[in-house]
Amino acid sequence: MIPADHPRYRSLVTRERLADCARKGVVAMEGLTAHGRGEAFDYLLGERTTTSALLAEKTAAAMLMAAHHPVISVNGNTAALASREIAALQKASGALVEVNLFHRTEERVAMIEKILTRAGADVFSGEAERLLPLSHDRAWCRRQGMFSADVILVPLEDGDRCGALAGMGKQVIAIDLNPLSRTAQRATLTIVDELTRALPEITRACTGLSETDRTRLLSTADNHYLLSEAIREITLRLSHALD
Ligand code: PTJ
Repeated sequence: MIPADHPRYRSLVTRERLADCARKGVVAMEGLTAHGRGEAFDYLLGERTTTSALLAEKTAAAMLMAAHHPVISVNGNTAALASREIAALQKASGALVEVNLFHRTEERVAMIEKILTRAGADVFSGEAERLLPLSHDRAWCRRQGMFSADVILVPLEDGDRCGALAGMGKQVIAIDLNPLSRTAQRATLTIVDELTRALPEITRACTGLSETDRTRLLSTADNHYLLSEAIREITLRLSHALD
């Protein structure tokens, strides 16, 4: 049992949840190492939503609200950590929720869809086809879902699909704590923040922003600026680490 007064309580509970979901097969074993990498970057960022991340979250909301066919892509880690937050964002944005996996099995897809449905999401399921130009199994998606989307939110992504989706002319919003990752570099917009902090901020902004705010955010969106701000925050924190 993890004592509630442990200084790393939240982090330990999250790890326990992920390990439990990995044992059940919801989270891929590789998802545990992906989480560890995320934790390391979150540590460097001070485990908080930075000013530039909040700007990215508001911009993401503006992009989702302006989209004709927005889709939220969900993998194992996202379902384990944030299925309720995904359901809330779907309600606020009207986006379609679709499962897309790197370590894909029909069994995992079904388990993740069930978790999302239980959390209140309306999951777009049914016949998947190999539609994306990728040699691995993230190529599998639904023709009326991800394949037809104009804006896609991809939490915890691998860079290949992000690049493929952008190459298909789609706007890709990534949530990734690593500002140096291929995903972060290839996305239209990268939110360098922890998933469970980022999703509620996007949801809040979907309902809270005025039309004027959204237009301004869309016209000033600049991923290079957002990434360089994230790197600046990390550098600043490191340079004052022993003060
Ligand atoms: O469920 P599957 O089969 O689709 O597999 C999912 C994983 C996560 C295993 C797969 O997408 C993968 O291998 O991802 P990568 O390439 O390791 O990328 C994951 C990225 O997410 C890394 O750059 C991490 O820094 C980042 N990350 C990890 N946990 C979080 C995170 N970013 C935000 N919030 C987190 N909680």
